[in-house]
Amino acid sequence: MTSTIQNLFTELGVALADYEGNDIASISPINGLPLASLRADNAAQVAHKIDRAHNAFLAWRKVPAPRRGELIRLFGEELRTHKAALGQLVTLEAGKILQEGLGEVQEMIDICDFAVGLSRQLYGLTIASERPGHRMMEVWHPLGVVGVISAFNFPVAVWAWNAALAFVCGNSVTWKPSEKTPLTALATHALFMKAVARFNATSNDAPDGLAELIIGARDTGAQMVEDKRVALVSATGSTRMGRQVAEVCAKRLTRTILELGGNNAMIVAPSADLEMAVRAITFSAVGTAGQRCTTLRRLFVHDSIYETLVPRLKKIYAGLPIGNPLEKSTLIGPLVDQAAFEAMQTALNAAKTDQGVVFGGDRVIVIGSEGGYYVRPAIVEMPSQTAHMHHEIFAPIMYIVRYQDLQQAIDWNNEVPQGLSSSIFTTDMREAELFMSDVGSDCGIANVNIGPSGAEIGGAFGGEKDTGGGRESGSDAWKAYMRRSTNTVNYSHSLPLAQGISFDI
Ligand code: UN1
Repeated sequence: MTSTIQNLFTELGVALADYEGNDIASISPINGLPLASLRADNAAQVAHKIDRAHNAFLAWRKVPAPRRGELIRLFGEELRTHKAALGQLVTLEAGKILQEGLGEVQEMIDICDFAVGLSRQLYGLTIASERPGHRMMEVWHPLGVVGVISAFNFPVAVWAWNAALAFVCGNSVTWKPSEKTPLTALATHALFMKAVARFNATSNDAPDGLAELIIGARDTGAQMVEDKRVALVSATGSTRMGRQVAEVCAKRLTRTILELGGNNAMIVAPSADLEMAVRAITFSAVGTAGQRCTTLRRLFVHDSIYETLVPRLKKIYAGLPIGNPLEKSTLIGPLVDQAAFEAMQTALNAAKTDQGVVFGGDRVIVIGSEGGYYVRPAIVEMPSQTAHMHHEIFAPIMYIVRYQDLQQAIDWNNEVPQGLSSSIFTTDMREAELFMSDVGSDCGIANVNIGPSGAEIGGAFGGEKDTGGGRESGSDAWKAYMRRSTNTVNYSHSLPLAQGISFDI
Protein backbone atom coordinates (compact mmCIF):
# COMPACT_ATOMS: atom_id res chain seq x y z
CA MET A 1 0.00 0.00 0.00
CA THR A 2 2.73 2.47 0.94
CA SER A 3 4.51 1.93 -2.37
CA THR A 4 1.17 2.59 -4.13
CA ILE A 5 0.96 5.89 -2.27
CA GLN A 6 4.56 6.71 -3.19
CA ASN A 7 3.83 6.03 -6.84
CA LEU A 8 0.66 8.10 -6.80
CA PHE A 9 2.46 10.98 -5.15
CA THR A 10 5.29 10.79 -7.64
CA GLU A 11 2.75 10.98 -10.44
CA LEU A 12 0.95 13.85 -8.77
CA GLY A 13 4.26 15.61 -8.17
CA VAL A 14 4.21 15.78 -4.36
CA ALA A 15 7.34 15.14 -2.33
CA LEU A 16 5.62 13.28 0.50
CA ALA A 17 8.84 13.29 2.55
CA ASP A 18 8.50 17.08 2.94
CA TYR A 19 5.29 16.58 4.91
CA GLU A 20 6.11 13.48 6.94
CA GLY A 21 5.97 13.69 10.73
CA ASN A 22 4.31 12.19 13.79
CA ASP A 23 1.18 14.26 14.27
CA ILE A 24 -1.53 13.08 11.88
CA ALA A 25 -1.78 9.48 10.71
CA SER A 26 -3.67 8.78 7.52
CA ILE A 27 -5.29 5.38 8.05
CA SER A 28 -6.80 3.56 5.12
CA PRO A 29 -10.36 2.41 5.92
CA ILE A 30 -9.68 -0.48 3.52
CA ASN A 31 -7.56 -2.39 6.03
CA GLY A 32 -7.06 -0.09 9.02
CA LEU A 33 -3.36 0.30 8.21
CA PRO A 34 -1.50 3.61 8.04
CA LEU A 35 -0.83 5.08 4.61
CA ALA A 36 1.45 7.82 5.89
CA SER A 37 2.09 9.93 8.93
CA LEU A 38 2.29 13.69 8.61
CA ARG A 39 3.23 16.65 10.72
CA ALA A 40 0.61 19.19 11.69
CA ASP A 41 0.93 22.93 11.36
CA ASN A 42 1.52 24.64 14.69
CA ALA A 43 -0.31 27.81 15.71
CA ALA A 44 2.40 30.11 14.35
CA GLN A 45 2.38 28.31 11.00
CA VAL A 46 -1.41 28.53 10.76
CA ALA A 47 -1.27 32.26 11.49
CA HIS A 48 1.48 32.68 8.89
CA LYS A 49 -0.54 30.85 6.23
CA ILE A 50 -3.60 32.98 6.90
CA ASP A 51 -1.40 36.06 6.70
CA ARG A 52 -0.04 34.95 3.33
CA ALA A 53 -3.56 34.24 2.13
CA HIS A 54 -4.68 37.70 3.18
CA ASN A 55 -1.83 39.36 1.29
CA ALA A 56 -2.60 37.19 -1.71
CA PHE A 57 -6.22 38.35 -1.64
CA LEU A 58 -5.12 42.01 -1.76
CA ALA A 59 -3.36 41.32 -5.07
CA TRP A 60 -5.65 38.68 -6.60
CA ARG A 61 -8.77 40.85 -6.29
CA LYS A 62 -7.23 43.24 -8.84
CA VAL A 63 -6.80 40.53 -11.50
CA PRO A 64 -9.75 40.63 -13.94
CA ALA A 65 -12.26 37.87 -13.24
CA PRO A 66 -12.01 36.17 -16.68
CA ARG A 67 -8.25 36.00 -16.15
CA ARG A 68 -8.88 34.42 -12.74
CA GLY A 69 -11.08 31.94 -14.58
CA GLU A 70 -8.10 30.98 -16.71
CA LEU A 71 -6.33 29.66 -13.61
CA ILE A 72 -9.34 27.46 -12.83
CA ARG A 73 -9.40 26.28 -16.45
CA LEU A 74 -5.79 25.14 -16.05
CA PHE A 75 -6.63 23.48 -12.74
CA GLY A 76 -9.47 21.60 -14.46
CA GLU A 77 -6.93 20.40 -17.02
CA GLU A 78 -4.64 19.09 -14.27
CA LEU A 79 -7.58 17.25 -12.74
CA ARG A 80 -8.47 15.70 -16.09
CA THR A 81 -4.88 14.54 -16.59
CA HIS A 82 -4.61 13.06 -13.12
CA LYS A 83 -8.19 11.88 -12.62
CA ALA A 84 -7.26 8.20 -12.33
CA ALA A 85 -4.49 8.77 -9.77
CA LEU A 86 -6.45 11.21 -7.62
CA GLY A 87 -9.56 9.01 -7.80
CA GLN A 88 -7.53 6.06 -6.60
CA LEU A 89 -6.09 8.10 -3.76
CA VAL A 90 -9.63 9.07 -2.69
CA THR A 91 -10.49 5.38 -2.60
CA LEU A 92 -7.40 4.50 -0.58
CA GLU A 93 -7.87 7.24 1.97
CA ALA A 94 -11.68 7.60 2.24
CA GLY A 95 -12.61 4.00 1.39
CA LYS A 96 -15.25 4.75 -1.25
CA ILE A 97 -15.34 2.47 -4.28
CA LEU A 98 -13.19 3.41 -7.26
CA GLN A 99 -16.20 4.43 -9.39
CA GLU A 100 -17.14 6.92 -6.69
CA GLY A 101 -13.54 8.03 -6.20
CA LEU A 102 -13.42 8.86 -9.91
CA GLY A 103 -16.88 10.43 -9.67
CA GLU A 104 -15.61 12.71 -6.95
CA VAL A 105 -12.77 13.95 -9.17
CA GLN A 106 -15.28 14.40 -12.01
CA GLU A 107 -17.35 16.56 -9.68
CA MET A 108 -14.25 18.73 -9.19
CA ILE A 109 -13.77 18.99 -12.96
CA ASP A 110 -17.42 19.92 -13.40
CA ILE A 111 -17.24 22.74 -10.87
CA CYS A 112 -14.07 24.04 -12.55
CA ASP A 113 -15.92 24.20 -15.88
CA PHE A 114 -18.81 25.95 -14.17
CA ALA A 115 -16.46 28.44 -12.49
CA VAL A 116 -14.64 29.25 -15.75
CA GLY A 117 -17.96 30.25 -17.35
CA LEU A 118 -18.94 32.09 -14.21
CA SER A 119 -15.76 34.16 -14.37
CA ARG A 120 -17.38 36.08 -17.25
CA GLN A 121 -20.80 36.29 -15.58
CA LEU A 122 -20.28 37.89 -12.18
CA TYR A 123 -23.00 40.33 -13.01
CA GLY A 124 -24.89 42.82 -10.91
CA LEU A 125 -28.08 44.82 -11.45
CA THR A 126 -29.26 48.26 -12.34
CA ILE A 127 -32.21 49.42 -10.28
CA ALA A 128 -34.71 52.18 -11.01
CA SER A 129 -33.91 55.23 -8.93
CA GLU A 130 -36.71 57.40 -7.53
CA ARG A 131 -34.60 60.52 -8.18
CA PRO A 132 -34.29 62.18 -11.60
CA GLY A 133 -30.83 62.08 -13.20
CA HIS A 134 -29.69 59.24 -10.95
CA ARG A 135 -28.62 55.73 -11.67
CA MET A 136 -28.62 53.01 -9.06
CA MET A 137 -26.74 49.75 -9.46
CA GLU A 138 -25.25 46.93 -7.51
CA VAL A 139 -21.90 45.33 -8.20
CA TRP A 140 -20.11 42.39 -6.66
CA HIS A 141 -16.59 42.60 -5.26
CA PRO A 142 -14.14 40.01 -3.95
CA LEU A 143 -14.64 39.27 -0.26
CA GLY A 144 -11.35 38.20 1.34
CA VAL A 145 -9.84 34.99 2.66
CA VAL A 146 -12.27 32.07 2.42
CA GLY A 147 -11.63 29.37 5.05
CA VAL A 148 -12.83 25.94 3.95
CA ILE A 149 -13.35 23.05 6.38
CA SER A 150 -14.07 19.76 4.64
CA ALA A 151 -15.09 16.29 5.81
CA PHE A 152 -13.57 12.85 5.17
CA ASN A 153 -16.39 11.53 3.00
CA PHE A 154 -15.93 13.97 0.13
CA PRO A 155 -12.32 14.78 0.89
CA VAL A 156 -11.62 16.84 -2.23
CA ALA A 157 -14.85 17.67 -4.11
CA VAL A 158 -16.28 19.82 -1.34
CA TRP A 159 -13.12 21.93 -1.25
CA ALA A 160 -13.35 22.26 -5.04
CA TRP A 161 -16.98 23.48 -4.96
CA ASN A 162 -15.91 26.21 -2.60
CA ALA A 163 -12.47 26.97 -3.93
CA ALA A 164 -13.28 27.12 -7.66
CA LEU A 165 -15.98 29.71 -6.99
CA ALA A 166 -13.95 31.56 -4.36
CA PHE A 167 -10.97 31.96 -6.70
CA VAL A 168 -12.91 33.26 -9.70
CA CYS A 169 -14.70 35.62 -7.31
CA GLY A 170 -11.29 37.11 -6.44
CA ASN A 171 -10.66 35.50 -3.06
CA SER A 172 -7.83 33.48 -1.60
CA VAL A 173 -8.57 30.18 0.13
CA THR A 174 -7.23 28.50 3.25
CA TRP A 175 -8.23 24.86 3.54
CA LYS A 176 -8.44 22.71 6.65
CA PRO A 177 -9.27 19.20 5.42
CA SER A 178 -10.46 16.39 7.69
CA GLU A 179 -7.56 14.93 9.68
CA LYS A 180 -8.72 11.56 8.33
CA THR A 181 -7.90 12.53 4.74
CA PRO A 182 -4.77 14.71 4.61
CA LEU A 183 -3.16 12.88 1.68
CA THR A 184 -5.92 13.61 -0.83
CA ALA A 185 -5.73 17.23 0.31
CA LEU A 186 -1.95 17.34 -0.25
CA ALA A 187 -2.36 15.83 -3.70
CA THR A 188 -5.13 18.25 -4.68
CA HIS A 189 -3.13 21.18 -3.38
CA ALA A 190 -0.14 20.03 -5.44
CA LEU A 191 -2.28 19.85 -8.59
CA PHE A 192 -3.57 23.32 -7.91
CA MET A 193 -0.01 24.61 -7.48
CA LYS A 194 0.90 23.03 -10.82
CA ALA A 195 -1.89 25.03 -12.42
CA VAL A 196 -0.61 28.16 -10.63
CA ALA A 197 2.90 27.58 -12.03
CA ARG A 198 1.56 27.24 -15.58
CA PHE A 199 -0.62 30.30 -15.13
CA ASN A 200 2.25 32.38 -13.79
CA ALA A 201 4.50 31.34 -16.65
CA THR A 202 2.57 33.81 -18.82
CA SER A 203 1.66 36.58 -16.38
CA ASN A 204 2.74 36.09 -12.78
CA ASP A 205 -0.74 37.20 -11.73
CA ALA A 206 -1.33 34.49 -9.11
CA PRO A 207 0.30 35.62 -5.86
CA ASP A 208 2.01 33.41 -3.26
CA GLY A 209 -0.46 32.30 -0.64
CA LEU A 210 -3.47 32.25 -2.98
CA ALA A 211 -4.21 28.68 -1.82
CA GLU A 212 -3.02 27.58 1.61
CA LEU A 213 -3.41 24.10 3.03
CA ILE A 214 -3.56 23.75 6.79
CA ILE A 215 -2.86 20.27 8.10
CA GLY A 216 -3.89 19.50 11.63
CA ALA A 217 -6.54 18.40 14.06
CA ARG A 218 -9.56 20.24 15.42
CA ASP A 219 -7.53 22.99 17.09
CA THR A 220 -6.02 24.15 13.79
CA GLY A 221 -9.51 24.39 12.29
CA ALA A 222 -10.67 26.34 15.35
CA GLN A 223 -7.78 28.76 14.94
CA MET A 224 -8.72 29.38 11.33
CA VAL A 225 -12.36 30.00 12.27
CA GLU A 226 -11.35 32.49 14.96
CA ASP A 227 -8.94 34.45 12.76
CA LYS A 228 -10.37 37.88 11.90
CA ARG A 229 -8.67 37.88 8.51
CA VAL A 230 -10.89 34.99 7.38
CA ALA A 231 -13.91 36.72 5.85
CA LEU A 232 -16.04 33.65 5.17
CA VAL A 233 -15.96 30.21 6.75
CA SER A 234 -17.43 27.44 4.66
CA ALA A 235 -17.72 24.31 6.77
CA THR A 236 -18.93 20.84 5.88
CA GLY A 237 -19.38 18.20 8.57
CA SER A 238 -21.48 17.39 11.60
CA THR A 239 -24.16 19.66 12.99
CA ARG A 240 -22.19 19.74 16.25
CA MET A 241 -19.11 21.10 14.49
CA GLY A 242 -21.21 23.56 12.47
CA ARG A 243 -22.87 24.94 15.57
CA GLN A 244 -19.46 25.67 17.10
CA VAL A 245 -18.28 27.36 13.91
CA ALA A 246 -21.50 29.38 13.74
CA GLU A 247 -21.12 30.58 17.32
CA VAL A 248 -17.57 31.80 16.82
CA CYS A 249 -18.42 33.45 13.51
CA ALA A 250 -21.57 35.07 14.90
CA LYS A 251 -19.47 36.59 17.68
CA ARG A 252 -17.10 38.19 15.23
CA LEU A 253 -19.94 38.88 12.74
CA THR A 254 -18.39 36.86 9.98
CA ARG A 255 -20.17 35.02 7.26
CA THR A 256 -20.56 31.28 7.14
CA ILE A 257 -21.69 28.69 4.64
CA LEU A 258 -22.69 25.63 6.63
CA GLU A 259 -23.34 22.28 5.02
CA LEU A 260 -24.04 19.97 7.92
CA GLY A 261 -26.02 16.84 8.70
CA GLY A 262 -28.69 15.31 6.54
CA ASN A 263 -31.40 12.79 7.42
CA ASN A 264 -32.82 12.33 3.99
CA ALA A 265 -36.07 10.58 3.18
CA MET A 266 -37.80 9.15 0.14
CA ILE A 267 -41.52 8.59 -0.26
CA VAL A 268 -42.55 5.74 -2.56
CA ALA A 269 -46.13 6.34 -3.68
CA PRO A 270 -48.59 3.76 -5.10
CA SER A 271 -48.03 4.93 -8.70
CA ALA A 272 -44.21 4.73 -8.50
CA ASP A 273 -42.17 2.98 -11.17
CA LEU A 274 -40.83 0.31 -8.84
CA GLU A 275 -38.00 -0.83 -11.13
CA MET A 276 -36.53 2.63 -11.05
CA ALA A 277 -37.33 3.12 -7.38
CA VAL A 278 -35.44 -0.04 -6.39
CA ARG A 279 -32.29 1.13 -8.18
CA ALA A 280 -32.54 4.66 -6.82
CA ILE A 281 -33.16 3.45 -3.26
CA THR A 282 -30.23 1.06 -3.34
CA PHE A 283 -27.73 3.57 -4.72
CA SER A 284 -28.82 6.34 -2.35
CA ALA A 285 -28.96 4.13 0.74
CA VAL A 286 -25.82 2.01 0.36
CA GLY A 287 -23.60 4.06 -1.98
CA THR A 288 -20.45 5.34 -0.26
CA ALA A 289 -21.39 2.80 2.45
CA GLY A 290 -24.08 5.20 3.66
CA GLN A 291 -21.53 7.92 4.35
CA ARG A 292 -22.86 10.78 2.24
CA CYS A 293 -24.61 13.72 3.79
CA THR A 294 -27.27 13.05 1.13
CA THR A 295 -27.58 9.30 1.89
CA LEU A 296 -31.11 7.93 1.96
CA ARG A 297 -31.83 7.16 5.61
CA ARG A 298 -35.64 7.03 5.85
CA LEU A 299 -37.96 5.35 3.37
CA PHE A 300 -41.72 5.85 3.56
CA VAL A 301 -43.51 3.22 1.50
CA HIS A 302 -47.21 3.27 0.72
CA ASP A 303 -49.10 0.42 2.32
CA SER A 304 -50.40 -0.84 -1.06
CA ILE A 305 -46.90 -1.57 -2.45
CA TYR A 306 -45.04 -2.33 0.78
CA GLU A 307 -45.21 -6.11 0.40
CA THR A 308 -43.94 -5.90 -3.20
CA LEU A 309 -41.12 -3.42 -2.64
CA VAL A 310 -39.59 -4.33 0.71
CA PRO A 311 -38.90 -8.05 -0.02
CA ARG A 312 -37.24 -7.00 -3.29
CA LEU A 313 -35.00 -4.59 -1.45
CA LYS A 314 -34.06 -7.26 1.07
CA LYS A 315 -33.16 -9.63 -1.76
CA ILE A 316 -30.89 -7.02 -3.31
CA TYR A 317 -29.34 -6.14 0.05
CA ALA A 318 -28.57 -9.81 0.71
CA GLY A 319 -26.54 -10.05 -2.50
CA LEU A 320 -24.66 -6.73 -2.41
CA PRO A 321 -20.95 -7.22 -3.15
CA ILE A 322 -19.08 -5.95 -0.08
CA GLY A 323 -15.31 -5.79 -0.11
CA ASN A 324 -12.15 -4.00 -1.08
CA PRO A 325 -13.26 -0.78 -2.81
CA LEU A 326 -10.37 -0.99 -5.27
CA GLU A 327 -11.89 -4.13 -6.79
CA LYS A 328 -14.15 -3.54 -9.73
CA SER A 329 -16.94 -5.84 -8.61
CA THR A 330 -17.32 -4.20 -5.19
CA LEU A 331 -20.30 -1.93 -4.58
CA ILE A 332 -19.95 -1.50 -0.81
CA GLY A 333 -16.60 -0.47 0.65
CA PRO A 334 -15.71 -0.05 4.32
CA LEU A 335 -16.92 2.36 6.96
CA VAL A 336 -14.34 4.99 7.75
CA ASP A 337 -13.30 3.51 11.11
CA GLN A 338 -14.24 1.52 14.19
CA ALA A 339 -16.08 4.46 15.77
CA ALA A 340 -18.40 4.60 12.75
CA PHE A 341 -19.06 0.87 13.11
CA GLU A 342 -19.84 1.22 16.80
CA ALA A 343 -22.19 4.16 16.21
CA MET A 344 -24.01 2.02 13.66
CA GLN A 345 -24.39 -0.90 16.07
CA THR A 346 -25.64 1.41 18.83
CA ALA A 347 -28.25 2.85 16.47
CA LEU A 348 -29.41 -0.63 15.42
CA ASN A 349 -29.82 -1.65 19.06
CA ALA A 350 -31.77 1.52 19.76
CA ALA A 351 -34.07 0.78 16.82
CA LYS A 352 -34.76 -2.67 18.27
CA THR A 353 -35.93 -1.07 21.51
CA ASP A 354 -38.41 0.88 19.36
CA GLN A 355 -39.78 -2.43 17.95
CA GLY A 356 -37.70 -2.07 14.79
CA VAL A 357 -36.97 -5.27 12.86
CA VAL A 358 -33.37 -5.26 11.66
CA PHE A 359 -32.21 -6.95 8.47
CA GLY A 360 -28.42 -6.98 7.91
CA GLY A 361 -26.12 -4.53 9.68
CA ASP A 362 -23.59 -7.12 10.79
CA ARG A 363 -19.83 -6.84 10.34
CA VAL A 364 -18.35 -8.55 7.28
CA ILE A 365 -14.76 -9.76 7.49
CA VAL A 366 -13.02 -9.25 4.16
CA ILE A 367 -10.11 -11.59 3.59
CA GLY A 368 -6.89 -9.65 3.23
CA SER A 369 -8.52 -6.54 4.74
CA GLU A 370 -9.34 -7.84 8.21
CA GLY A 371 -8.58 -4.50 9.87
CA GLY A 372 -11.28 -2.68 7.88
CA TYR A 373 -14.80 -2.16 9.19
CA TYR A 374 -17.06 -3.61 6.51
CA VAL A 375 -20.77 -4.05 7.15
CA ARG A 376 -23.77 -5.45 5.39
CA PRO A 377 -26.05 -2.43 4.88
CA ALA A 378 -29.06 -2.56 7.17
CA ILE A 379 -32.77 -2.25 6.54
CA VAL A 380 -34.81 -1.53 9.65
CA GLU A 381 -38.57 -1.91 9.41
CA MET A 382 -40.12 0.47 11.90
CA PRO A 383 -43.74 0.55 13.11
CA SER A 384 -43.64 4.35 12.88
CA GLN A 385 -41.09 7.18 12.83
CA THR A 386 -39.56 7.24 16.31
CA ALA A 387 -37.30 9.75 18.06
CA HIS A 388 -34.19 7.63 17.35
CA MET A 389 -34.78 8.21 13.66
CA HIS A 390 -34.28 11.92 14.17
CA HIS A 391 -30.53 11.39 14.47
CA GLU A 392 -28.17 11.18 11.52
CA ILE A 393 -26.07 8.02 11.81
CA PHE A 394 -23.24 8.13 9.28
CA ALA A 395 -23.54 4.49 8.20
CA PRO A 396 -25.76 2.43 5.87
CA ILE A 397 -28.94 2.16 7.92
CA MET A 398 -32.22 2.65 6.07
CA TYR A 399 -35.35 2.79 8.20
CA ILE A 400 -38.55 1.83 6.40
CA VAL A 401 -41.97 2.95 7.58
CA ARG A 402 -45.33 2.13 6.02
CA TYR A 403 -47.68 5.02 5.28
CA GLN A 404 -51.33 5.30 4.22
CA ASP A 405 -51.76 8.98 3.62
CA LEU A 406 -49.30 11.19 1.66
CA GLN A 407 -49.66 14.05 4.11
CA GLN A 408 -48.47 11.76 6.87
CA ALA A 409 -45.37 10.86 4.85
CA ILE A 410 -44.63 14.53 4.08
CA ASP A 411 -45.01 15.36 7.77
CA TRP A 412 -42.52 12.60 8.65
CA ASN A 413 -40.15 13.87 5.97
CA ASN A 414 -40.19 17.28 7.67
CA GLU A 415 -40.31 16.14 11.29
CA VAL A 416 -36.54 15.65 11.75
CA PRO A 417 -34.20 18.49 12.70
CA GLN A 418 -32.15 18.21 9.49
CA GLY A 419 -33.30 19.56 6.12
CA LEU A 420 -30.83 18.64 3.39
CA SER A 421 -32.33 16.36 0.75
CA SER A 422 -35.54 14.48 0.03
CA SER A 423 -37.33 12.73 -2.80
CA ILE A 424 -40.57 11.17 -3.93
CA PHE A 425 -41.20 8.37 -6.40
CA THR A 426 -44.57 8.91 -8.03
CA THR A 427 -46.06 9.22 -11.51
CA ASP A 428 -48.96 11.22 -10.12
CA MET A 429 -48.34 14.83 -11.06
CA ARG A 430 -50.40 16.16 -8.17
CA GLU A 431 -48.31 14.25 -5.63
CA ALA A 432 -45.03 15.35 -7.23
CA GLU A 433 -46.03 19.00 -7.33
CA LEU A 434 -47.36 18.93 -3.77
CA PHE A 435 -44.08 17.42 -2.57
CA MET A 436 -42.06 20.24 -4.20
CA SER A 437 -44.50 22.99 -3.21
CA ASP A 438 -44.30 25.47 -0.36
CA VAL A 439 -46.23 23.07 1.86
CA GLY A 440 -44.23 20.03 0.74
CA SER A 441 -40.69 18.98 1.62
CA ASP A 442 -38.87 21.53 3.79
CA CYS A 443 -35.44 20.45 2.49
CA GLY A 444 -32.93 22.32 0.33
CA ILE A 445 -33.24 19.54 -2.24
CA ALA A 446 -36.57 17.94 -3.21
CA ASN A 447 -36.35 15.43 -6.08
CA VAL A 448 -38.91 13.51 -8.09
CA ASN A 449 -38.19 10.02 -9.42
CA ILE A 450 -34.55 10.10 -8.46
CA GLY A 451 -32.95 9.46 -5.06
CA PRO A 452 -31.89 12.17 -2.60
CA SER A 453 -28.14 11.71 -3.21
CA GLY A 454 -25.84 12.34 -6.15
CA ALA A 455 -26.68 15.98 -6.90
CA GLU A 456 -25.16 17.68 -9.94
CA ILE A 457 -22.96 20.73 -9.37
CA GLY A 458 -25.20 23.04 -11.46
CA GLY A 459 -27.78 23.42 -8.71
CA ALA A 460 -27.24 25.16 -5.39
CA PHE A 461 -26.36 22.49 -2.84
CA GLY A 462 -27.32 22.67 0.83
CA GLY A 463 -30.26 22.58 3.17
CA GLU A 464 -32.25 24.10 5.95
CA LYS A 465 -32.63 23.78 9.74
CA ASP A 466 -29.81 21.75 11.35
CA THR A 467 -28.22 21.33 7.93
CA GLY A 468 -27.08 24.91 8.39
CA GLY A 469 -28.81 26.91 5.67
CA GLY A 470 -25.77 27.39 3.40
CA ARG A 471 -25.65 26.85 -0.35
CA GLU A 472 -22.61 25.78 -2.33
CA SER A 473 -21.68 25.00 -5.93
CA GLY A 474 -24.12 25.99 -8.72
CA SER A 475 -26.92 28.49 -9.36
CA ASP A 476 -26.11 31.82 -7.68
CA ALA A 477 -24.21 30.28 -4.75
CA TRP A 478 -21.22 32.39 -5.92
CA LYS A 479 -22.80 35.47 -4.37
CA ALA A 480 -21.92 34.17 -0.91
CA TYR A 481 -18.23 34.47 -1.85
CA MET A 482 -18.50 38.16 -2.79
CA ARG A 483 -19.55 41.39 -1.17
CA ARG A 484 -22.34 43.44 -2.68
CA SER A 485 -21.92 47.15 -3.19
CA THR A 486 -24.90 49.38 -3.96
CA ASN A 487 -23.90 52.48 -5.94
CA THR A 488 -26.08 55.48 -6.65
CA VAL A 489 -24.71 57.94 -9.19
CA ASN A 490 -26.09 61.43 -9.64
CA TYR A 491 -25.46 62.73 -13.17
CA SER A 492 -27.84 65.70 -12.85
CA HIS A 493 -27.13 69.30 -11.79
CA SER A 494 -29.24 69.20 -8.64
CA LEU A 495 -29.28 67.23 -5.42
CA PRO A 496 -32.76 65.85 -4.76
CA LEU A 497 -32.90 63.80 -1.56
CA ALA A 498 -34.52 60.39 -1.35
CA GLN A 499 -37.96 60.17 0.28
CA GLY A 500 -38.55 63.76 -0.94
CA ILE A 501 -36.88 65.22 2.15
CA SER A 502 -36.22 68.92 1.95
CA PHE A 503 -33.03 70.05 3.71
CA ASP A 504 -32.17 73.54 2.53
CA ILE A 505 -29.04 75.09 3.92
C1 UN1 B 1 -21.54 15.21 0.99
O1 UN1 B 1 -21.83 14.06 1.29
O2 UN1 B 1 -20.98 15.97 1.83
O3 UN1 B 1 -25.19 15.02 -3.81
C2 UN1 B 1 -21.73 15.80 -0.35
C3 UN1 B 1 -24.29 14.22 -3.50
C4 UN1 B 1 -22.87 14.62 -3.80
C5 UN1 B 1 -22.29 15.43 -2.71
C6 UN1 B 1 -22.42 14.90 -1.33
N1 UN1 B 1 -22.86 15.37 -5.04
O4 UN1 B 1 -24.51 13.15 -2.97
